[in-house]
This record gives sequence, C-alpha cells and structure tokens, in this order.
Amino acid sequence: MQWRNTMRSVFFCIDGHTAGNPVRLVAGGAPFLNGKNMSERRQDFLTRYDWIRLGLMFEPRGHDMMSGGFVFPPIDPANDAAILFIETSGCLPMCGHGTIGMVTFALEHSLIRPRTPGRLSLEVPAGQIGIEYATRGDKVTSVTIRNVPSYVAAKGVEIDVPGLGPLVVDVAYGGNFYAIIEPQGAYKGIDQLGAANILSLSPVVRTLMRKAVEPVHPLDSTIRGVSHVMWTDKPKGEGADGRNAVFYGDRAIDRSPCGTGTSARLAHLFAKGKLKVGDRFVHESIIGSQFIGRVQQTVDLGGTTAIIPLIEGSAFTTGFNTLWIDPSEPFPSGFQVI
Ligand code: PYC
Repeated sequence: MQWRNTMRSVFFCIDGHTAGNPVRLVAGGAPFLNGKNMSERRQDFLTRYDWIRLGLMFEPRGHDMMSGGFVFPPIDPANDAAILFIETSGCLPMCGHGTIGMVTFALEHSLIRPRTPGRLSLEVPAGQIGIEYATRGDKVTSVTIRNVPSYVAAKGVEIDVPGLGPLVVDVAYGGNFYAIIEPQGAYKGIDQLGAANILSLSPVVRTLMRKAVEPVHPLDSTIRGVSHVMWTDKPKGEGADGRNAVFYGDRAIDRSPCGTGTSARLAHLFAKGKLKVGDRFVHESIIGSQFIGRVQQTVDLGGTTAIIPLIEGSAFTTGFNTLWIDPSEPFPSGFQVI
C-alpha cells in the first residue's frame, strides 16, 4: 500500500554524473524503510514509496536516463553505509555507475564518514560490496567497486528479432541480468546499428529473451529476469579493450560503460576463456567514457562458478537540486514520452 503525503514532499538532491550518465543522490527526504537487509528494504520501498522514485526520476523532474538513490546508515554495524538505487526502470538490485556517483558525492559532502580512510563496506540490495577510493584535496578522483559475484546465467539463446534477424544471445549477471549481444549476422556494431535502432530494437530483444529464459539469482529469488540489453563491439577509443551500449528502462542507453554491465561482461569473457583472474579490461561507453574492469578472483555462488569483478570509474557533481513532489500538480508521478 503506497503511503503518500497530501502536502508537498521536499527532497534535497546532489546531482551529477558518472562517466556521463546521470546520478541524483537524494541526500534529504529519504523514507524510513523496514526489512532486515537491503533486499527486503528494496521490496518495502517498492510497496510503500515508489511514488518518490516516479516523481524524482521521470519527467518533468527527471528524464529517461535518470538514475540515483539514497544513502542510509548500515543495517549491520560492521558496514559503513547502505544504498538503495532508484531509476526510471525501477529499483535495481545493484547499479555500478550509481554507486560510483553516490559514493563520490556522499564522501565529498561528508554524508559518509569512513572508518578506514580510502575504504568502505556497503550494503546494497544485491549483497555486500567493497569500495576503495582515491582523493585529491576535497575531490574524490576515483572509486573502485568490489562488486557482487558475477556469472553467466544462460548461453546460446536463439531469438529472431523482427527488423534485424536471428541472434544468438548469452545472459550474464553482474548485479542485474544482461542479455549480451556480440556482433553477428545483421548486427555489425554499435555505430552501424545507431542509437535510434538500439532504442527501438532493445525492448524487442528483451521481450524475446524474457520469453526464452528466466534467470534467477541462486541466493535471492527476488533478483530475476533479463532487465538490461548490452550490445557489444570492438573498442574505438585509445586504451579501451571493448565497447558497449547498454539499454535500460524503456528509452535509455547508458552514457557510462555501465558498472553492473561491465561486471556481467567480465564474467562472460571469463567464461569464454578470453579473460583470466588478474586481467584488466577497459570498457568504453557509447559516448567514449571508460571504466576499468578487473577480474579479481573466482568464487562459488550456490554451486555456480562466479567471478568477483572490480570496477573503477570517476564521478562529478553538477549542482544541488531541491525538488518537491506536490500531489496537487498535474504530474506528481512524472510521465514518459515513448
Ligand atoms: O552502471 O550498473 C550500472 C547501470 C545500470 C543501469 C545503468 N547503469
């Protein structure tokens, strides 16, 4: 049952971006959530407070790519903080560019006080993640996430995409489940396909993949189903090892190389024998921004071999934004033009 104030609700936000993709840290106005871990609190948020996500992420206060979240005190005092992600597509179990952004903004504004300088342990709905960060003066210059175990969930799924033709697609998990499309058949690469076609074809790919497979996380059955579509390509920019365009929500292409997507891609390349433990893989986004990925180690995840990915990137604030959701205005829950 959604609770909603009849008066306007005010949210103080720190806005910025990670590698070009927007991050809105809601630093004031977070609701108190119930649950003994962040996975349960995510469900509580979706049940009672999803109107905050709708109001802050969609137009006219947000846009198709808008993404962000809240930083909470940790549930387990052994950790430094907890994060809940919100974006146009829902409340993700994990978001890499969002974590890099929110950690950067929270540290730069003293919303998190690390017990060990340079390190954090964070609770997210997908589990526990580690952070290492570097600073120069008051600026956090880079954040490295030790992400959740990432693995290949399905291989060689055959789909026939109207307007494109047959594709063989793998599914990998890096905090969300990704349909991963390598160049093949009529898909020759990101630039040849173009952003408009990526936006129109990706929801079709996602629907076909959802009909074909339903991956479920081995330790948390609330994390299930293909949510993101990754089109891969050879690198274009200097120093990059691969390029991607990740589709999420209804109309968004990630401007960053996508943290959970890069984690899924590292697991995918590891399973194909193209990366090994210790290898580094620089991933480039559709706009040319980069994350540095690394395969740190392998672990067992409920009987499945998974890797622990490290994802490094940088984020920048663009300003403060005090927003309100006023139930008496025409679009308190936002809107989308599809
Ligand atoms: O960085 O993990 C990520 C992400 C997910 C959706 C958009 N970015």
